[in-house]
Amino acid sequence: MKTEKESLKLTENKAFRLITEKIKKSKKVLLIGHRSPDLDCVGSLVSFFYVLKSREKDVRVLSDFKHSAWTNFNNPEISRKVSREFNPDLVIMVDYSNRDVLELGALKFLEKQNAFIITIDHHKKHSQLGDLIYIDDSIHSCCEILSRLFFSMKVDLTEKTRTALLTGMLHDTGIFAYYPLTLKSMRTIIRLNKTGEEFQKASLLSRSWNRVDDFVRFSKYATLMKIDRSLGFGLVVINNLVGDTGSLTSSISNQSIFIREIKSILVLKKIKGQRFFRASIRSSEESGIDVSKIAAFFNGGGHKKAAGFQSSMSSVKIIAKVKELIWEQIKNSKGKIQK
Ligand SMILES: [Mn+2]
Repeated sequence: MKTEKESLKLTENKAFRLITEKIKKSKKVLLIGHRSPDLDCVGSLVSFFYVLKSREKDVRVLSDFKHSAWTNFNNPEISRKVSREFNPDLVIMVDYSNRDVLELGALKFLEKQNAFIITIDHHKKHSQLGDLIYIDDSIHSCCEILSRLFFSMKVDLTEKTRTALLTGMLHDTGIFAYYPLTLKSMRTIIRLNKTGEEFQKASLLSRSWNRVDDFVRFSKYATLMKIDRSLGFGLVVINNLVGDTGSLTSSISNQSIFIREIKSILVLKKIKGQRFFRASIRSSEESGIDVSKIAAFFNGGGHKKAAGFQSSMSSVKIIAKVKELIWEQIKNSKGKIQK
């Protein structure tokens, strides 16, 4: 693996030009996302796969494809196993923010490779790595950045690719319930929604449950939800979970934001046999609470209204700390209004 270079200050034009050049020169490309991929990550990998295929690259995706987000996009071509003998000359990594959450085995695989590494991300600078790191955290999904990249590459996107990109855009923005729909995003949507069916399909996918089990598990654990009304703070603690597919914490926390009483929500999950909690944290539009700052305390990452972290602290300690940090933010924002 090569040393990390600071390339964060690239303009979109410059970054897209460099990325396009690297793609042009490459023959074998490996695509990598984050563990427990969501629809933005899967949409990014799937669309990149098809784009690179159309340019006649030998392209593979590093994943075990077990996560339910793959259900709607998986095809045998994409889910081909990456053998140790596959020596890519280009590795493209997307949507992960923290290198520790990269797809299992990614770092080990990269250590042995001499490939040029590109990271494309819409998460704030955390520990992304690569020879070329392009981050635009003003854009609310990786799929939107990739759409713009593919437009600039003048790729003739297929309906499948356009639907995958739209699905990621709609997923990460809660169909623009979490974030404002800017003119820039709207223009991207219009270009992707060529037949009119892509948006409908993507909107349906981003609201769908892939498996009955996912929905049953969601319903079961959502009953654990409690609320601290003084803070508008929702809380779900899941202990010793068996048979997890990874999306439980985010599906509960994403849905909770549509409960008007809840201004912020923390979902903690400990998988049976593991010693740490995985946490998902969200805040509502009007709360003004920046949950990425709370996640950062635990060395996690994310966005203003959606973030996550891991911690080996006890649930009692995590909850107390999160509440304290929320309270501080509320206090500070009230102070500002009074001034
Ligand atoms: Mn994303």
